Amino acid sequence: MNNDDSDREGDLGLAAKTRPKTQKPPLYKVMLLNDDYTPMEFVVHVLQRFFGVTHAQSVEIMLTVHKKGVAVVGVFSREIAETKVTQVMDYAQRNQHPLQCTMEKE
Ligand code: TYC
Repeated sequence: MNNDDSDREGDLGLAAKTRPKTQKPPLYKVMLLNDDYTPMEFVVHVLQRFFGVTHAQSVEIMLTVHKKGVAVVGVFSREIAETKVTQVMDYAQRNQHPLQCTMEKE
């Protein structure tokens, strides 16, 4: 979306540039990391369970992580991203898999 003042020219004229910039909350990428031990089926299940993707999308993401080492699973507000990371890490730990999930500011 256009967030500069150019869209207000009709209202205020070219000289009036007084509107403060609107602050958008930062977004965070949630990423899954590859490891040698977590079963592929478990990762596919995790992606469907916590990220609401289809089985086909889940297989695709899992294979990207498996081949490239990391993939972005989704982009969320800080609070939602933190919840996803915690949910995945807790679930992996409870099932005794070393799966790692992290977040990073976009
Ligand atoms: N590399 C794992 C294996 O071969 C599968 C895997 C995929 C693990 C993605 C983690 O985030 C991951 N069993």
